[in-house]
Amino acid sequence: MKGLIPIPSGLEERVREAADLIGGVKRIRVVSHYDSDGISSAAVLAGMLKNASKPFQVTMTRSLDAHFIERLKSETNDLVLFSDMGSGQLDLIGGMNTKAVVLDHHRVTEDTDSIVHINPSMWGFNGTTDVSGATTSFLLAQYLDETNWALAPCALAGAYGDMQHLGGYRGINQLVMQKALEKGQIEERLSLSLQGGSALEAIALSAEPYFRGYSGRKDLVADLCSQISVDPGKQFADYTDAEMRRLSSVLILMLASSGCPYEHISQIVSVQHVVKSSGMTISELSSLANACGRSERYSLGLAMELGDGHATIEAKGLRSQYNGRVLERLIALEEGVEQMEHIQCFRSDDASIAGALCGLYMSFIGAKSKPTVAYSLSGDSYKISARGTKQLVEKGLDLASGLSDASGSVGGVGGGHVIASGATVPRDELRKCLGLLDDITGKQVRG
Ligand SMILES: [Mn+2]
Repeated sequence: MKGLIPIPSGLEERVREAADLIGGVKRIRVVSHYDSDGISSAAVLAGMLKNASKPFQVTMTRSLDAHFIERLKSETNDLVLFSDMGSGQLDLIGGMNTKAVVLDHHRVTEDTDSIVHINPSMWGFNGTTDVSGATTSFLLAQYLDETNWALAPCALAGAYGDMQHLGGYRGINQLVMQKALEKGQIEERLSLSLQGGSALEAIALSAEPYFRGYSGRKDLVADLCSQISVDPGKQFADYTDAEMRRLSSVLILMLASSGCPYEHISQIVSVQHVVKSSGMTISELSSLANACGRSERYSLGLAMELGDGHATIEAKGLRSQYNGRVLERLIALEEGVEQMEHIQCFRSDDASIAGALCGLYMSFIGAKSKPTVAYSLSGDSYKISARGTKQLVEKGLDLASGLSDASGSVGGVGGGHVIASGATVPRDELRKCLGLLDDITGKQVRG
């Protein structure tokens, strides 16, 4: 067939099997992961099933465990489509004795014949960089019906949500982008990579990047714009090249002077992919899906990705509420945080944003030489979040083992990744745990 994304024949064989299954059933259940890629995957599948006039129901979940599978078993589904998850649970899914398709890009430990298992990483594509849950789902959608190409922006928003755009799209993601550009569905534009349609919105509401001294302060941003003769309220698309140059120079200087790493600064002006039908960028679609996922408003995220105007406005509201909470705390953190010898820490009353605050503080506000730790009181215990930098990890930092040992010594539990970890400790043991973490971190980074 002409016009299909070229993929290895073994992979295409499985996509065809999945397409045949869909053709032969009535009631279809879609189960997807709850993050930006998962919501985008579900949007691709929902759009595809809508076009095929198949009744369906979508559920997002954090994990696919035996309990969840039991629930699915008790329903009467003709077919279950799992997206952005499932490759690690093939046994459980096979045990449902229902027709099922898994569309995933996570690590594969085994394969199966009992269901249709589609994971491009089994055909040499890198699941971390070349293909996401949403682009895997899109392989099926474009195979089923060419009009499903309208869903390509959702597929790419999923890849973006899994950070696969960094350094340029690759693999299957790149094949989807290339063709969407050729078809004129997506246009490339060199622009500021900030959310919001005007300089005022973009700078004053920006938490990532955070512009020290300006983010969260509309009046100061308006003053700054007038100093460089840029109308703060004008939409980005309407700025002249000269205005854009003045604006981006000032923003780059601001980030550089707060010691922001080059990788963040270099992202400020970059190629944006604009979806022609909506005028939204892929980055914006992904960030709104993320806002919906964070608030557990999954169907809102679906509707937004499928182009519902009201849903888009509501999703923007969710994002600005969240940004508002984060910005308020970041402005307070500009005053400084408690400095210990090898770590820096602060109290955060809102545990749900503590980890994000640590990361943003270290990237855009405070010292980068020590990991940042936030603690939130929750009942009888403190929740602790810690974040490091790549440079610190290169020097030996391992927050997973550090926080696991420090919290374990005081009767708590902790763990995670070398660069980002968390723990819970009894309320009275917080200071002792922080002291231990300070010592361990010192040894790791020196050693
Ligand atoms: Mn994913």
